Amino acid sequence: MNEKKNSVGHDQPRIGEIRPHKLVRHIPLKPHEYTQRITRKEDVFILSHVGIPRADPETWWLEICGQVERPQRFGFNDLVKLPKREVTALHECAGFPTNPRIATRRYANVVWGGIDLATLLSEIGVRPEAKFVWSYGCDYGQFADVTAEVYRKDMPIERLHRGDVLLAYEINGEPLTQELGSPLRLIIPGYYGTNAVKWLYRIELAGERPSGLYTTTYYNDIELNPDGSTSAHPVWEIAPESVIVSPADQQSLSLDDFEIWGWAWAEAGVEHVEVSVDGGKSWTSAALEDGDRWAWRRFSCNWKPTQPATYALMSRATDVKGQTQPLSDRRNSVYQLSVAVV
Ligand SMILES: Nc1nc2c(c(=O)[nH]1)N[C@H]1C(S)=C(S)[C@@H](COP(=O)(O)O)O[C@H]1N2
Ligand SMILES: [Mo]
Repeated sequence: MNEKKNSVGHDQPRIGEIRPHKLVRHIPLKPHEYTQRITRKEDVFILSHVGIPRADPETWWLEICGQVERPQRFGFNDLVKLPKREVTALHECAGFPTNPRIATRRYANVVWGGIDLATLLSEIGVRPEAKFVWSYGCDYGQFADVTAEVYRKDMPIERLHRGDVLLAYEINGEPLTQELGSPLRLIIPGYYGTNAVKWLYRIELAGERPSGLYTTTYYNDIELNPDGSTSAHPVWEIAPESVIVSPADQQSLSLDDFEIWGWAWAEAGVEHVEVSVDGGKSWTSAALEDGDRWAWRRFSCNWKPTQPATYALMSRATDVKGQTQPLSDRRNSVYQLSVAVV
């Protein structure tokens, strides 16, 4: 095998070649195809900035270091002997890093299986200086004209206390594939997919954010404040979002009763969902089913079209903090479709 190694200044597990060694973007499902509550493993979108490392679980390891009492290295085979935990969570790509205002609608809702990171870290001992959890994936290479030696992300340590952060090695009860990050990836339920570091080999606790291509150059939204100053918001928590699954865009309907339905989610939890059949002029409250804490929830709304015409359908979710999906120009903007009633 053509073995490659980069030069990050600390040890990394040996990886085989990165194949392909370029951006990978595979989006199998359209909105009307999200008919299943749990997305099949083969239907999960695949995104990788620089390629797919071919890593071997037999030689893989994970290092936990930085602001911890007892830094440690675990072989993959030791890790999988620890208690396993399963969490159903919405998985969503935040979209184009170079243009964060486009809604790209890449979703999945899956069951991740792995080790609870907070439990493992409490055994290792977290020092009071630790404020951020840095995570490293072994893929390296050029993205948007910049070369990065590792895929490095971070999250605030408070997120750990809210639970369910996993070192995952399973999806829907099956081993991860290489594309999905085998042997090990980080899963932070409620956070955008960009934070779910694949081919994870290092967790480092630190007092500050790391600067880099994937933390401060991209995936760091700059917002204008009312006083004219700007502030940066790392792309962490998933903003409220919803998608209509049925009807499909461009579907023809008759003048009969019809159930409009879809999925809604938000990191903070969905408060309510509304549906519009007149392009956003008026909104009706949808029925919302219960669901797991981090998973998407089904909404539905009965509709009886009154006359043959073309209708613009939309849904919008509001989270428990009162944030609502914007109509345009955001990664979570409202999805609109058009149906012909004949
Ligand atoms: N190591 C590594 N992890 C990564 C990425 C990457 O390029 N390298 N891409 C991230 C992005 S932007 C997304 S949306 C998710 C996609 O996960 P999936 O391909 O398993 O659906 O992985 C994240 N984890
Ligand atoms: Mo992404």
